[in-house]
Amino acid sequence: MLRTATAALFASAALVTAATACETTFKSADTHPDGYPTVEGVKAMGRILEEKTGGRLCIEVFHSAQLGEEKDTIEQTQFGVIDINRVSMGPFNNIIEATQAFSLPYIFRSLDHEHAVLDGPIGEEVLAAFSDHDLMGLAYYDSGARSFYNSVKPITKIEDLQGMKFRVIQSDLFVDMVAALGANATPMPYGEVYSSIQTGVIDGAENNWPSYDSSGHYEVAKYYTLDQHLMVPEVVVMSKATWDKLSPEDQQAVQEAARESVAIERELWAASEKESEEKVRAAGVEVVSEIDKTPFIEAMVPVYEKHVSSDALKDLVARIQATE
Ligand code: GTR
Repeated sequence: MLRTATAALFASAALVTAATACETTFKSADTHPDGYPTVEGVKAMGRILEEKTGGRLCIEVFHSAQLGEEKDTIEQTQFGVIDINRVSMGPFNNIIEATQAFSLPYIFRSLDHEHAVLDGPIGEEVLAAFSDHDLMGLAYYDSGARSFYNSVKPITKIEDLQGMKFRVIQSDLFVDMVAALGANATPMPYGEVYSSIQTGVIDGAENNWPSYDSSGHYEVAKYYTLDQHLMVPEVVVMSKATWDKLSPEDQQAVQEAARESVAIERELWAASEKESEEKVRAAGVEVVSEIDKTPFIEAMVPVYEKHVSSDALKDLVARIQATE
């Protein structure tokens, strides 16, 4: 017992030493709770960064939306109040046009297709687009596929969505996507969704298995339909203000640490998807997994027509579709 206590004491002393060795600790935001794959991904990035810089540069992850909802944390990252942010691509849609390409419904045919695009030149190009908006795009994380869930009834076909009210991320593209399916979209911050479903302000929302689980939304919206309309990647960004203060060597270390953390997040993601699916099914969620996606895909034609309007976006989308 004593030995354990002494070991613990030494361990904590070591932690303090390690912590005080950090010359700079970057503040990083995430809306998800501790343990969620994206939170653990950025923590891994921090460990890699410490290693690369002899403990000079560290990252502290403020999980569970401690620094605010995504839209606000993006602004704070642009201002340099927050150094690093792990966010969905969705909330960037209204400010960075290129991010819309990865936020289009059914743009990715599979996870392999998504990885081929993100890990190749198109992925680089979209990350580079952040630098015109006071941000540096560092890396993409996995986020699976988003599907609709609600508190009213099982959705087995597109007609069932008629007139229903769904929360979406604050992006005009997602508002139009829901409208094209015959439903009504209410853009609102993630943190307000649980109570809005509970009080009937909305009928439901849409998200991947781990978010549906960790947010507790499955407790108030037990019908989940695997229509998988979106595969929106997560992105890790750094404030340009923070980036510009770093030496070229440290910039490289940050960039490499972000890239090297991707494989860790992807592995955690795959495990978490399975775990969350099993957990919510066991909790009594009614899952509709046999659903014809064709009418959903066809309904997206006007959404593409409206949002893929500039030549640059048309070209980007064509190249994504042509990627094997
Ligand atoms: C999750 C995503 C979050 C947040 C959330 C939402 O899948 O990881 O960053 O965007 O969705 O719907 O607001």
